[in-house]
Amino acid sequence: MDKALTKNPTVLSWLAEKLALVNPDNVVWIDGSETQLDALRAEAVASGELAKLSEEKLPGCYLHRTALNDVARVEHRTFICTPTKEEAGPTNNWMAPDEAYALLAGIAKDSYRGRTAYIIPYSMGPVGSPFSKAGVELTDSIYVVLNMSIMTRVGQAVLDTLGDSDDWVRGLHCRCGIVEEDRYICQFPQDNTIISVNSGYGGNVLLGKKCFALRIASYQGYKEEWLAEHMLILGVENPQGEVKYICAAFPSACGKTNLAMLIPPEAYRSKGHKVWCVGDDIAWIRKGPDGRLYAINPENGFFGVAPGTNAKSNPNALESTKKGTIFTNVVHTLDDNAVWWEGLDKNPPANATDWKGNPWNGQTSDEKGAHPNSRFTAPARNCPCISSEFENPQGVPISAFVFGGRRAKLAPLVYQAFDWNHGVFVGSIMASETTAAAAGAVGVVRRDPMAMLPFCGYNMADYWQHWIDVGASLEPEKAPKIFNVNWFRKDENDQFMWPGFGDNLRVLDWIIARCEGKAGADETAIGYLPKTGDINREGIEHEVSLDSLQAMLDVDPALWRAEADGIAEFYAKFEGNIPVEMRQSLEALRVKLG
Ligand code: GTP
Ligand code: SPV
Ligand code: MN
Repeated sequence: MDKALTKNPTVLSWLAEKLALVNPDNVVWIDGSETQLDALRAEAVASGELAKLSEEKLPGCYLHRTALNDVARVEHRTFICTPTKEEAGPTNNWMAPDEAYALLAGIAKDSYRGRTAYIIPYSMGPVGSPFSKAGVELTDSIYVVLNMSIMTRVGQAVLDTLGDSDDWVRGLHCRCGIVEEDRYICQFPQDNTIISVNSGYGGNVLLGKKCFALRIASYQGYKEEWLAEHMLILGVENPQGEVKYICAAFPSACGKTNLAMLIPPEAYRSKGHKVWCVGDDIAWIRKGPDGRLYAINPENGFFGVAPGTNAKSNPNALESTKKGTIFTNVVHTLDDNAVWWEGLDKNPPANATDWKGNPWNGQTSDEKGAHPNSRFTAPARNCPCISSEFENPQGVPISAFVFGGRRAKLAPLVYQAFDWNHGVFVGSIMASETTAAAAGAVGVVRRDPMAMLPFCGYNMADYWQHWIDVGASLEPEKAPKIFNVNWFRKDENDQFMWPGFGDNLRVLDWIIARCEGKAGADETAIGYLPKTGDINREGIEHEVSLDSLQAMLDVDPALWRAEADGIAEFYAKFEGNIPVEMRQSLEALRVKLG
């Protein structure tokens, strides 16, 4: 065993216990140095776990393929292990902690035999920020070490800052045999503990991400009066140089990375409007000394969806992947030793290997070359529009919260909640078509409150009450305004009605103007909606007619009455625990719809 990088007694005793269980041949502490990471990259290339890509085209980049049965988060095998089922609530899978620990110990026992254990000390958030929290992940995967080194701040400084504190999250990851039937992703919020077995895929095994920064952290936030949310954070700069920050929650693969890195349309760019990315997936939010809410991005990189990322849709994301990036389950192009995915360009490679490792050429194969949930792991500092506030330990002040999902029908392009409590209701009634980011059927509409359905580490009803309480603690004029957007409304020909991507700035423009009290709106049953003339269509590339915009802003009372029934049915699962403010909002909606 390496010399320990810390004297923290709780870290050392937890590690001793877990190492005795998993029984590795070697133990390596990850110190965060480039020398060590380089040696691990070389080792992973030698073993075939990674392929080194063209140093000329993609310097410092690697390709990884997961097992065929291990390509997305597994929500049906994800458990919140609280003493009572009630604490996990009706939307989470629950297992009693004793039962879960026993089951997982049985699976983990001796599973590192013949392998090396890597101890990764990491920080979610800039080291030393009052928002930040430490974790230690024990893993037997070099892929996990290298991804965590991009996605989080790793190494000695984390342990030095932690000192002897017990406030750190324990994470045990065991690859085992990647057996689907024995795959478990278990969170123990009361114990600050995560155990993940039988997977090697991102969200299941990069334990700092969804497991810690959302499931465990949402519970910590509940106890410590802050919020951990599945939200991007972006700054919108106007020609006067003023920057307004927005947090937006969309379900997985519904556009957070794209919105976070948006490039303004020419009509805006030429006037000096800019967009800055603070984060693309997770926000930790606290009240600041001035009484406003501030957010940090706890991550240090982007674990982004590859398919659909191209020089037009998201040039900033594409540029971020040009160096120091790990690609997972994309196409390997053999002529130039680089990568490709559906939607990168219209020229699939003639000579390539698909995500499964089979020979592939885009001309003859009906099968996709890249998995729909293939990903890139890219350092945040690579992003051309990374915010100057990215490392700010105090975070950025939030002007607006935006919720949104994929809804072919019903939800209008944008609307504003009447007030904070109504905004919590608007977040709670989010629904979205499922995507490839999680195993299971794609395209089925399901309720996904605040985009947190798979990520809330405690009872969702308590989570909503926590949101209500956070609002009550703010002076109304300092509380962020709350909005809902839908980029995915479709016409009768099944085509998206809104051009999306860069043009989404036109909607953010209205949102910011509303925050500043500068834009008009119509009051409707569901909230404040822009008049068609309030959305700036100047220079819009794919012409959006006034009729079409009107259709996207339409609120159909019959559809919304049916939606209200669906909401009531969803709320009924919570057996009377829904905050009274939300029940009142639902009642008011029904009355207004008539
Ligand atoms: P996670 O990393 O899973 O949390 O996903 P995400 O929310 O960051 O989603 P991302 O930005 O990667 O987008 C996922 C998919 O949605 C991609 O295929 C995009 O091309 C598509 N998409 C993003 N923004 C828009 C938009 O404004 N309009 C349309 N039609 N599609 C979009
Ligand atoms: C998501 O699914 O929301 C992601 C990717 O951001 S994962 O890390 O797999 O959760
Ligand atoms: Mn996500």
